[in-house]
Parts: sequence; C-alpha cells; structure tokens
Amino acid sequence: MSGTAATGIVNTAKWGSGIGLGEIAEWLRTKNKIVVATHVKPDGDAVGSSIALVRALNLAQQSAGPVSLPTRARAWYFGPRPSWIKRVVGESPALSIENVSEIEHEIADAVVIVDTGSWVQVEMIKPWLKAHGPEIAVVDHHAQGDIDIAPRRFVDTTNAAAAQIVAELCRIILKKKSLAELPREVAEPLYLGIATDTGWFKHSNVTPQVLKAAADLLATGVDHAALYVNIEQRERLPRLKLLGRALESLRLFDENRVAVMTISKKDFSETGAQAADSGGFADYSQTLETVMVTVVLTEADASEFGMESKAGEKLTKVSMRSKSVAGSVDVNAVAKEFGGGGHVRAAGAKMAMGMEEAKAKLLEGIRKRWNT
Ligand SMILES: [Mn+2]
Repeated sequence: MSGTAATGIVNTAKWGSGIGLGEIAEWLRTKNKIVVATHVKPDGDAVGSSIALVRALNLAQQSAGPVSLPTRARAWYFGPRPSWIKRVVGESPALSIENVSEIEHEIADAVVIVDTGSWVQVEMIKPWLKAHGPEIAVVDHHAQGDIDIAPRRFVDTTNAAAAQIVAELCRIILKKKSLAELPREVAEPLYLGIATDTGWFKHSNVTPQVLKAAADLLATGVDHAALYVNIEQRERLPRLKLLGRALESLRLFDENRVAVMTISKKDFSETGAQAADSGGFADYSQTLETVMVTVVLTEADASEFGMESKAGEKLTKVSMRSKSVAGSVDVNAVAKEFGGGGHVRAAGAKMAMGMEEAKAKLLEGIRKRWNT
C-alpha cells in the first residue's frame, strides 16, 4: 500500500487501491477548495459519505488555525435526489446541480469522489472532472470502476458501505483514536450510509466490522430511531402507488427463480411519482420463497442521468438483487455484461433499449450463470 512519496500517486493498472487512506488525508490537508462528489441519483450511502467528509474537512480547517474557511469543502449532488436529502445535509455546504452550466466556472484544488468510481455514474460532471484530472481521489467499495477517473483510488470491496471507509478517513482527518470520538454531526451521516447500504443491518454484507463501526458511531450520540423515521417512514403516497404498479407488473421466470418488475413512464405520470421514488422495490419481490434473483426495469430518460438524449433513443434503468442462498447468481457479472456493475448481490446498469428487449437480454444473462 505504499505510494510514491512525492505525490502519493500510484497508478495501478487495474481497478483497486493504489494508495492508503492516510495518504489521501495527508494530500487533502493543504487543500483549501475541495469538492466532494458522488454518484448520480445519490442514495443514503452517497449522501451520508459525502456530507460526513465535507463536515470533517471543514471542522479540521477550523481547528487548524486562525483562518477559518467554513466552506473549504462542499458536496455536489446531481440527478434525482431522495426526498429526505435536505434533512440530512442541513446547513452544510452543498451544491445541487440541475444544469452542467452551473459548474463551468467552479474551481477546486482537490476533488474526492465517494461511493462510485465509474464514469457512467458521474456523466453530468465528467467534462469538469476531466479538467481536474490530476487532483482527484476516489473512495469506493464497488467491484467495478474506471481506472482513469482518478490517480488516487482507495477501493475496498469488503466494506458494506462507502461510509464505512469514509468513517476511517474522517477519523484520520480529525485525528481521533476511534470512530466513537467523532463529532456527532460527522458520525450521523456515516451511520446513515452504513445503515442504508446494509438494508438497516439485514443484508449479507453485514460483518463484525460493520457492526463495530455502527456501534462506535452510535456511541457519539446518534439518534438512530429518529434517523430511521426520518429516512424510511416519511414517504409520500405516490411512491406507494408506484410500488402497487410495480407489484402488479411482477412476473416470474426460470422455474420461479427470477422475478421481474417493470415500471413505465406512464406508471410515474399516472401515480404522480418521481424518478427517485422507485428505489428499494426489489426488496418486495425478494420476499418470495422461490425467488433468487430480482430485476426491476424502469423506463427512463437519458436526461435523468445527465446524459445527452438523442431523439427516439430508449433507455432502461436496471436494478438487480441476488438472494444470499446457495446456487444464486452473481448479478454484478450480469450487470457488467451490459456496461453496468455493482456488487455480487446488488448491481445495476443502464441499457439503451426498451424494457422488453432489456428484459430478454437480462434473462439470458442470468440464465447462463445459474450455479456459478
Ligand atoms: Mn454504497
């Protein structure tokens, strides 16, 4: 894990880490205008990791000396955002980007991308990132990524959440002995990231390390019950109506081992739901006894992902989950075949075709991977 001392940069030839968290913290120490970015359509881990890092970087600056730069670090969000995002971000410096022209003149002496390392996940800000190439670091836990996105990459796929890694980075930046010593304002979004990426501690990615980190973060005074209510129990009716449509569309394939749900643009418009309302639907079809793999297909617009939309071009958003049972399928491998990625048990892709065509291709991709 040693870097070249002068720059801290190691260009490893494949996706993975080429640098330690201590080196990233040291590199950030002298930076005064830091952008913390994350993937399009940010989830709990993306928002939690990014806002925790922003707070830690700003706190470190304030305690370093007389020059106070409360907005030394700022988070960037783009694409559909969850309804609860404002409650988590609060007054912390954050920029919601609706149009790429808004960041044209933004400058930064360091950029940290958390919870992704894939160009397709940061498409909207890609030209801006390209212009800041040498000053970018990635902190991620995904199995797939693009090595040319940043010269500094810390990637650990054994972590359930990016927030688990960012917690350690915050600890180093704030010079604390354990996560339990972090300020609560930093610990809370980190706990949120870990909780949401583990399905509130029920997915197969829960490990003793996950629970230890969560326990330490709770020890700072995080009100986990209030957080759960704030994030999971404040939905709007259109989301449940949309879920009804998705369940209505549910079909089973491959001896009832694969569940496919489809959500059309019409479903969104008729229920009044928004693009961000379709998250987590796979959890419902996963409850079926015979089902091992769930697929949720959403008819989408390219613009939703900050991509240029060509006239008549179809786009299907794919979300897959694989049940933690023997003989199930590595959905990361399936997603990878179609330009996406993620984890063995949770992965996604965007396919430039209609939902029926995407469904046929995915079923084929799943079919050839049974018992592998
Ligand atoms: Mn994550």
